[in-house]
Amino acid sequence: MSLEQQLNTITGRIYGKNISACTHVQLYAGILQLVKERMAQARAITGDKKVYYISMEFLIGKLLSNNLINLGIYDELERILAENGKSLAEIEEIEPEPSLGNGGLGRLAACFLDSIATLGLPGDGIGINYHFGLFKQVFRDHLQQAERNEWIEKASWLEKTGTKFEVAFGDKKVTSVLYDIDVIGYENGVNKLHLFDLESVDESLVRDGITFDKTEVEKNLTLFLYPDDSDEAGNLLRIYQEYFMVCNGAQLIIREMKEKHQDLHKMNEYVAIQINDTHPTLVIPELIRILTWEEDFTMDDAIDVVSKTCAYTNHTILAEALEKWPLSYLEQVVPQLVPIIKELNARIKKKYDDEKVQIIDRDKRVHMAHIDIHYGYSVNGVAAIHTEILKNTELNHFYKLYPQKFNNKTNGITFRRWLLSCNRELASFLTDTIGEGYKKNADELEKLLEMIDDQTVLDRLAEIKRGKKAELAAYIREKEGVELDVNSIFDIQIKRLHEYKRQQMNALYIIHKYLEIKGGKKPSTPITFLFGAKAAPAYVIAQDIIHLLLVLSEIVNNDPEVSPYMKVVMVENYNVSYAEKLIPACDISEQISLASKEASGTGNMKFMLNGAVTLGTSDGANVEIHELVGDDNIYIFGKDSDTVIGHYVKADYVSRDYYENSPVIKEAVDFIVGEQTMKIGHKENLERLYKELLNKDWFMTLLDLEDYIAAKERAFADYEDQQKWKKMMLVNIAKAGFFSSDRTIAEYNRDIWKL
Ligand code: 26V
Repeated sequence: MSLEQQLNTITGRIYGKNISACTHVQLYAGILQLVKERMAQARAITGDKKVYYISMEFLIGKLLSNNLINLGIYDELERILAENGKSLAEIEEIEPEPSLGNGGLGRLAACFLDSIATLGLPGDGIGINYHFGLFKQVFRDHLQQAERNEWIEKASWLEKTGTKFEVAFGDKKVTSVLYDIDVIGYENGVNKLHLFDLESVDESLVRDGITFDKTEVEKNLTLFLYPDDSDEAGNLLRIYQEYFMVCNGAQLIIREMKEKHQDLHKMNEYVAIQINDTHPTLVIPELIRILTWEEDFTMDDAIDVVSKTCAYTNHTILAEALEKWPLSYLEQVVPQLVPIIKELNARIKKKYDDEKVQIIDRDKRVHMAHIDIHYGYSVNGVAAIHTEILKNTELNHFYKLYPQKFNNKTNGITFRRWLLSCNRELASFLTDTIGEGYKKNADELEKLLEMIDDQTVLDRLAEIKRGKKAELAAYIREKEGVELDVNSIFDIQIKRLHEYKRQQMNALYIIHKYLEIKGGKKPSTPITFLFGAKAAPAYVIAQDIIHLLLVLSEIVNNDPEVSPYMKVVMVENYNVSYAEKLIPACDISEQISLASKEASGTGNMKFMLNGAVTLGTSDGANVEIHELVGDDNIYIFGKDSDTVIGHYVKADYVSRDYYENSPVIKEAVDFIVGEQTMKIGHKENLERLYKELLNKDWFMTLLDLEDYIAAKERAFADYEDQQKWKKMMLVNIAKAGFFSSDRTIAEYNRDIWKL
């Protein structure tokens, strides 16, 4: 059946209409059905050994466009719809975005699933089907408010499977139900994302916004994704969620092995389990529990085979983000695992004296990462510098014990979503210029370098960028009610809000620029500063930074003396779909974390691939971007990670010194609590942020501020030389191939999974 016939048959069946008579909403439902049918017919990827990627987050984004591309039917469908007077782009807007992740960690998991299937490797995701996922962000009175995000509709990508498992906690038993989402590789077969839900879940538990009774676990376990923070009741619920996920995951893995008649004693020959950050760590004691209680394994045999099956990825060195659960919490939620954790701890204690490598510390807290490192066979960081810091500093005690376990896997992004789908114009220009090969072999992007002196190529790149800026401007006009100047420089910082990412440093620059313009120093090219960020609701200073940004945007955009030269926009409810519109339109990519703190970053790679130039510190994958593009095609500033780590060791950073010694810094910081901001904003928020910067500034904003201002001025000045800028764009695109997640996954497979 032709594609058109198939769609007409489906819309005829559901609505009794053909394509041309359907609304866009009806066509969305019809195409969803069509894609599901096509994916059901596609080859299931199989093999002798399979990887399970277990993660509390899968930030998959909308799926329609990607699935059409990977099925190879996007262009044809777009044409058929156009012939019937319909727009595929508008239909894509109808799809709700699943919000099953916070940020980079969850988005990485989604990119990985795409690449695993694209490489034809057998590999499934295991996670949780949160009904409201991460909160929806709205701005009221220059403050972030959190609302529930209802993303699950009757017709969706979720397929109910009929699989149910029992999950026993210390004080209750629940039943899970399994939903699957098909993951189709680019011109390849299908794997699955398995999302477990609670049979007894009760959405009516949620009162206004996102508040709900945290104690009624039987009803609330799968309602919300944790926004990187929590109170005590929240912590317990988080452990319930973690165990729910791994208990289901372990049952699924063992059931699949048994269906294939695989010997559990040789689990590591058939299965690799990748533990995404410490959140799924309990899978280790849970598997040991099942094997010893239900499968007649000795403790030695169970520990041995599980340790050869599980591998751990570390995604952060922030101490506050490394999970350490009080043993008493585990005794309450998962008492059945406590004897096993104690046994794992006892074996370590017997072998190693060093307090730093114990699983249970003297305060009776269980260090989840320590379980992973001792009882897994691989430990990897997510960018070269991050892995070096783990080896030399944060995890040095473990590195000395197990040097062979440590390895680096620099993150990557799927080019299907972050180029072919979000920037079709650039993708088709690349195809015309260097051929189709780059879609399967991203290194072929380097062919573009041969065209660095080809004026038509350079002009076309600039023209595409301008087109994407115009599209974004139209979208922002509609969504945010702000008029952007397409001729201005688009300077963009989009990522979760955290002090270490230093959105506050960008805000101080904006103040600096505003005051310069007020003083008569006008930039030759206007600048548009764009932000997108959600902040964990309990993270007070992060809320204050959002407040400052919203107050600044009001001051700047409404000042007739200034607004022709600069605009500030913080977009509401930044998510994957918004990123897909912002990234192709960016000129300058802000990657300004305090060196040593951003494990990798992946937005930096997406921007580069779409022809933006990075303004960043020597942190995370910025370091590797720098090495690839060279000094002339990136703006690097700020103190390096050794210097920063030195300041922490010596505890000698005093932000007030920087404030007092620099009139430029002082003027910008004082503005936060000046007359203009106080008139619009809230005294409490602004004063708290001001004091934080002066008295603490744990992430050393003022340390790098002057250097940041200088680097940013250099970038803006270079933009005036458009010929030079176009060449920088070209080099960045050409060198982005390394950051394809296909490369990353090929390395995971080569070094860790060995499928
Ligand atoms: C968790 C928490 C929890 C407690 C409060 C502070 C805090 C801050 C951050 C986190 C998240 C840690 C894990 C994470 O999302 N890491 C990100 O992983 C990305 C994919 O590897 C990587 O690109 C980002 O640099 C890294 O921050």
